Formats: sequence, C-alpha cells, structure tokens
Amino acid sequence: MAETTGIKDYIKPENLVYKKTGIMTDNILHYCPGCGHSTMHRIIAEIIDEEGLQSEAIGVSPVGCSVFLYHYIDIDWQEAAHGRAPALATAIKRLCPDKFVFTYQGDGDLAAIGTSETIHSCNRGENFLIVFINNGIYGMTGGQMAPTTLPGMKSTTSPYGRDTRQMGFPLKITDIVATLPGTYYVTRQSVHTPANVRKTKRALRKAVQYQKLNKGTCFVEIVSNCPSGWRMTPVEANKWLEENMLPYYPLGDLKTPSEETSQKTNNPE
Ligand SMILES: Cc1ncc(C[n+]2csc(CCOP(=O)(O)OP(=O)(O)O)c2C)c(N)n1
Ligand code: SF4
Repeated sequence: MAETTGIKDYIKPENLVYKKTGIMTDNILHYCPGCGHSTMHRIIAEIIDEEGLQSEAIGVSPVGCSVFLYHYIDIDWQEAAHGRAPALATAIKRLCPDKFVFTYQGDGDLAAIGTSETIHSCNRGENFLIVFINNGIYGMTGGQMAPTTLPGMKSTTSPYGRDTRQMGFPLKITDIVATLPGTYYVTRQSVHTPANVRKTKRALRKAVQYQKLNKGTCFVEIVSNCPSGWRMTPVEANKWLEENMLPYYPLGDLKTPSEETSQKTNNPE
C-alpha cells in the first residue's frame, strides 16, 4: 500500500509554530466565531503564564458573555454579581495584598450597573487591574443598547439607531477614570487585527507589571466586537469596529505613570 502523509506527520516539535498556552484549560470556548473575548482570554493567559503569576493571580469574572472565564484559565477565581467585580476585587486585594488581582468586565457590567463600583474603586486607587471589554452592546442578553452604544447604532432596544436626544450620549468611562487621582495606568487598545493584538499584549504586560508596584488602579479598555449582537459576520464586524468604534474610542494610552513620562521626555525629575 502506498504511504500517505497524514496530519500526524506534521505534528512534530520542529513543525510547531503555535500551541495552546500552558495555563489555558482544555475546555472548549463557548464564544461566537470571531468574538474578541476569546482573543483576550488567550492574551491574558499568555501574560499570566509568561510573568510567572499563575499561583498568585486571582481573577474576578463577570456576568456577561465572559461569565465562564473561570473555566478557561487555570488560576484562582471568584465570580461576581453583574457590575460588582471591583467591589469584590477590593475585598480580595485588601485581604490578600500579595496577590495579583484583576477583574474582567463587559461594558454593560462595568459602565452601566457597575458604574458606581468602577468609579469609586478607581477613585480610591485600589491596587488591582481592570480589563474592560467594550463591544458597545449587551452581548449575553441578546444585543440591547449599552451606555457605550454609538450614536445611530442599532440594537434590539434602539432598533432605529441610538438617538442621543432620547437616549443620551455614549459614556466614555475610560476617559473619566483616567482623570481620577487613584488610577496609575489607563490605556485603550483593540484586538481586531494581528498588529493590534501585539500592541494589546504589550499594553497588558505593562499594566500587569505596573500593578505589581501597588501604586493604584490600572485600567485597560479593549474596544471589541460582537458579531452576533451587531448582526454581522466576524470580518464585517472588525471592519465596522475600525470605521465606527475607533473614531469614537481612539486607541492609545490615556494615562501613563509619571516615571514613564519623564523617561520619555528626558525630564530629570
Ligand atoms: C444584577 C443583574 N442585572 C442584570 C442581569 C442581566 N444581564 C446579564 S449579562 C448582562 C449584560 C451583559 O453585557 P456586557 O456586560 O456588555 O457583556 P457582554 O455580554 O457584551 O460581553 C445583563 C444585563 C444580571 N445577570 N444580573
Ligand atoms: S454574543 Fe457577542 S460578545 Fe457574546 S460571545 Fe457572541 S459575539 Fe461574543
């Protein structure tokens, strides 16, 4: 019988260019195809792994599409009620000051029901990291309008598009927390292209390293997509994100620690 080349022949150590991150579990991600949550899970897992934080990390998972985040990354977790993650993270970090504590929250969770917890924990300068996934909509519950929904953007509760006279303007909560004295590093990134994935990974690593200094809250917003809630294919959603979300939520650092600013400007202080 003629020899055939099967997939097994290619799975050799020398052919391996990409593999599962060590601390990601074998559970199958439940996300819709193309959803930014899965990319972000991978990036967070890689950084925790690479920074050697697996045994000291405690994550607080939200209510929203990423409610099962605790199934996917093999670290300690607490599950918070919708919007309450920063309150729970405050307690955890104060009780266990040596741990690396972070929350992971959607925009409905963080910028609607949890606005108060977000603002006050950032204003108190609690020593944890907040990862904020802004997809402009309530994904899990079927695509209702969120505080972050863009003007004119359609959702199940704004079927003709968000009318700002009736429904107010999108809440740029990341810009607000950047003005608070308790925040140490605030940045806005995205994961809709490979280049942006790399930039996000750099920014998140920085946030994790800054967080270890315990000098205040670090806040990383990810402008993300929701192909299902937006009623688009993943490719259309990423294009729409670039053309519509990014002009409203521009990417980049909103607040950097003064050490970094002075290094950049060669300021002797
Ligand atoms: C106290 C409470 N209020 C409301 C809900 C219903 N609820 C579940 S998920 C969700 C919104 C999720 O949207 P978001 O936080 O933006 O996350 P996404 O699903 O888009 O990732 C809401 C309102 C709930 N579970 N608990
Ligand atoms: S509904 Fe939206 S946010 Fe939720 S998993 Fe699907 S694409 Fe992602």
